[in-house]
Amino acid sequence: MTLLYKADPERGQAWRRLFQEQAPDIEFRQWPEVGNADEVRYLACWQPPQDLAQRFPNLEVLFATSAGVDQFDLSLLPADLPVVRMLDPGIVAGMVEYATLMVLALHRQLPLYLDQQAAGRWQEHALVTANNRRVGVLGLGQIGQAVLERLATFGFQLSGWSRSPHELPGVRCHAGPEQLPAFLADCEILICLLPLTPETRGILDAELFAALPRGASLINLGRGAQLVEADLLAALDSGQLSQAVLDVVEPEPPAADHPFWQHPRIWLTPHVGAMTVPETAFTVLLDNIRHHQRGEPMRGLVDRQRGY
Ligand code: NDP
Ligand code: OXD
Repeated sequence: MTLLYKADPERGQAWRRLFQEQAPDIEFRQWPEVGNADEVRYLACWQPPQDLAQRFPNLEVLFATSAGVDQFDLSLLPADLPVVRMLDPGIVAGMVEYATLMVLALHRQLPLYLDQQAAGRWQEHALVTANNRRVGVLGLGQIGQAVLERLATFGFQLSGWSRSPHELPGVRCHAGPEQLPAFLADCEILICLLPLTPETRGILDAELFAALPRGASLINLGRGAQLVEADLLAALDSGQLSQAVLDVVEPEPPAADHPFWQHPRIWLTPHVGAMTVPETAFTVLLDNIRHHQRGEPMRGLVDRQRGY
């Protein structure tokens, strides 16, 4: 039984060690040392190789090393090839940290105070308490729910939006396009944690920004292609939005002359909201391989119709 790993090479060394120690029956190979491609049954990757079906004719499962699977063109993959995304507790923990860091920074007006420091100005502004701050999360999946759970500990007013209805303690839940405007009207800080699908591509646009309270802030932790960049710049210029925190852009990295690099109201980070943690992800991956070997359902199986 052979697994081919094709993702971050440095973390690949940790994956190799974990397989050797805990699953010696599975031969671990690391891209580009493919060996006999006919022997590859499992592929764990961030970006899949071209001509995957021809190259690995005996592939049984495609495992994403990421939570999102938008980097795969699902239409090009064999229809019966299971695609499984990564439900790594390490990814969730990283995303919770990042979202909490940025929500607190925006809630406590850090961009304004950093500007004031740069201008040599000592000026205090009224403090808004957390129970008077409205924070909303687009996407109530494993990450969105974990983020809301942590934010609840600060006492924020919380709301969330998803495709199908959810009930979460202490969170005003909304579902579907028809409930989006009501959800947005309540978001002074909006966090995007949606997967990229045809429905969510370009969802962060002028219409969405106009539905937020004036001066709201955006944190995009989903995917860059969910954002209409020109609409964001216009919303920041007009004051409809006061700040954007972008961990993802399309493409990554943005061009050297891209306006986001120097924009005074944009904080940009290089897709570091979370990274797959080999130690925690390995347990999840191995568990799924064992389930597959026993013919049992795997966790994180992607629904090809929904695209996530
Ligand atoms: P999940 O699949 O667990 O959750 C996705 C959520 O989005 C679900 O609540 C789903 O609704 C909702 N959703 C999907 N499509 C729509 C739609 N058209 N309208 C409304 N709601 C929709 O995903 P995760 O929480 O694991 O991850 C979310 C995304 O975060 C990933 O796909 C990835 O893009 C991004 N990510 C970014 C990272 C980074 O470092 N910046 C790291 C990890 C992930 P429902 O519940 O009804 O199905
Ligand atoms: C992910 C990511 O989806 O790193 O896991 O963005």
